[in-house]
Amino acid sequence: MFVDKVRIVVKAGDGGNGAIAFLREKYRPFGGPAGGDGGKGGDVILKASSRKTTLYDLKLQGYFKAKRGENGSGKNKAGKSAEDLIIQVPVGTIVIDDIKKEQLADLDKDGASVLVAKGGKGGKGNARFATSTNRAPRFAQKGEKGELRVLILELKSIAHVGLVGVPNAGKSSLLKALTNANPEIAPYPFSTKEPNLGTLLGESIKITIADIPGLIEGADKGKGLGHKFLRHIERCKILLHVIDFSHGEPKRALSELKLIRDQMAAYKKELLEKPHFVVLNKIDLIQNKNQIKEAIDYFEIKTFAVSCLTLEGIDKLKRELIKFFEEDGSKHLL
Ligand SMILES: Nc1nc2c(ncn2[C@@H]2O[C@H](COP(=O)(O)OP(=O)(O)OP(=O)(O)O)[C@@H](O)[C@H]2O)c(=O)[nH]1
Ligand SMILES: [Mg+2]
Repeated sequence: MFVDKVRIVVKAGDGGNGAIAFLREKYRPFGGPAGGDGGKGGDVILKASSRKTTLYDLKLQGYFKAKRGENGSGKNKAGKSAEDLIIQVPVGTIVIDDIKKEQLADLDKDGASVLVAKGGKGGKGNARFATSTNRAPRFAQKGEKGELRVLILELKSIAHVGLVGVPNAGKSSLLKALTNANPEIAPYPFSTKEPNLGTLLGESIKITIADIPGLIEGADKGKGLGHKFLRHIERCKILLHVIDFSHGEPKRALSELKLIRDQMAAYKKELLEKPHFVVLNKIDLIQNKNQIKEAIDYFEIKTFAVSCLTLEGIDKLKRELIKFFEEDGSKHLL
């Protein structure tokens, strides 16, 4: 199950209490105060791991608590500090403090971490309070409370390539043709309800591709499903506009492209600045192959004609994607 937003509560460990104790040795009946300090409570830390892909298990658990520090004890023995609680989250998780409504972190790299709740300090034992006027203090400090925080975790997928288009254009089919993914494909709109991810392997690079639910006019006003998923493609390096070209009419394809780009702009203008290709799909249904060539010339941006059914044109598109990322630098190297 694809869970991309969860609310969790985290509680750091309380500090251990300081001890009240006195030395009682055979030959030193009044050996003085000897209560040790309490140990520190465990911190709660979120850490991004590329092995995790969903927030589902966090949703199930909901509440995360680190251990408290041990209490101090006699003979000046300090209590042990508790271990930190490290919660693994997928790379691309954004951490928001739900009470203050502020972003705490953007864990966009494998291994990136953030301390979300600080463990309480241990209390001081009575040995620390001895003075020249009070040599045998009968009090010690309690440990501090560990922090409690309510967090929203949001997963912005960090696919390299995003597939966008109207419902039924063949986005899931294209994901399947390009990658190892096996998404649901169906002859009716809105078959994809949650984003799917797949990987395309080049010789030296691994490209992640995401397919999101179809976009329709008015999506920015809540129509359809696609709009709330646009954030999944916010971080993509390149977008592929998938268009059902079975009708063979370049003008119609262009107006569909415009519709999608308008929806993207309504979500966030910056999305329009991303590099993008047009992919004209379902060309197996076109009799007159000249129409395909004409359409490719008609678009001013780089355009590919493919069939996810016969796989015509798919290898070329794969090659171009791999080339794009190789030229983009080595960030995606395996
Ligand atoms: N003939 C032909 N049919 C295709 C091709 N690609 C996809 N289809 C069909 O088009 C329909 C829609 O395909 P999907 O891949 O589910 O489309 P989608 O864009 O993911 O649709 P939503 O998730 O509902 O937005 C399915 O019946 C596919 O079999 C193609 O290249 N040729
Ligand atoms: Mg789909």
